[in-house]
Amino acid sequence: MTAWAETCQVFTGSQPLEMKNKMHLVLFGPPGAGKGTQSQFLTEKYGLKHLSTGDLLRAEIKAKTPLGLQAQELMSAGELVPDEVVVGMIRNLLENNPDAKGFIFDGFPRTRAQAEALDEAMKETGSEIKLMLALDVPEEELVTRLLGRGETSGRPDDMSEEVVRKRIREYEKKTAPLKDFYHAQGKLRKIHGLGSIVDITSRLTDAIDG
Ligand code: B4P
Repeated sequence: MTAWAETCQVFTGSQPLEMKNKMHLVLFGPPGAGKGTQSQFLTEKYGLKHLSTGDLLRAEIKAKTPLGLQAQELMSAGELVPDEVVVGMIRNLLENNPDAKGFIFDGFPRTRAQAEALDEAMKETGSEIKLMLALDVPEEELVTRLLGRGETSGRPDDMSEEVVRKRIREYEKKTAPLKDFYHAQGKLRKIHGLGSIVDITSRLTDAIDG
């Protein structure tokens, strides 16, 4: 049993009681689809803990840790950070938040290996992902949004159209296939991602409550 499972060790039969009825959501979509934006509203409405691997990596970069220095180069080039790095970060956070009502995973998983690691971590505590909410936004809108954010955010990966399009290609190649992974489990919900932020929040909450 892992340390995380041990921290949740209040058993009824073989099921850890604490984790059984939690709500875990994956907020999914290409770069610029609105994952970070919508996570803010959903965490508040449902009292969930927000886990953004992008935010975690940017915090490492800011703190100039060895992990941050490695991640910085890859992120600035529009590439994904190695699976073992992000899986390790997520596992630490799950272990350190055994009392959370549930998690919103924002920007994670991004590869098949990450999705399998997440399922494994969930299983260890008798829990599971409830839904994958996949925001669908056309490429030209993504580019406009990200370059727009780049004007004020100071994020190097939002400042060059070439890097933005590289991130979208990485998403199509390595991340988009995860929709099939969750569809096979009956958990995929596609959400139209164009429109006002408020409208998109209500499409998401309809899907969650339904
Ligand atoms: P992330 O931090 O996850 O960044 P993102 O995909 O660009 O952001 P997000 O999708 O949350 O932004 P949002 O649409 O809300 O990743 C950055 C990098 O970190 C990756 O490229 C990768 O290198 C690395 N990384 C992160 N996780 C990883 C993992 N699991 N594995 C490997 N590498 C990983 O916002 C975009 C803009 O759109 C904002 O300006 C917002 O205001 C605007 N917007 C949002 N909704 C809108 C709407 N409805 N209409 C108009 N504009 C809207």
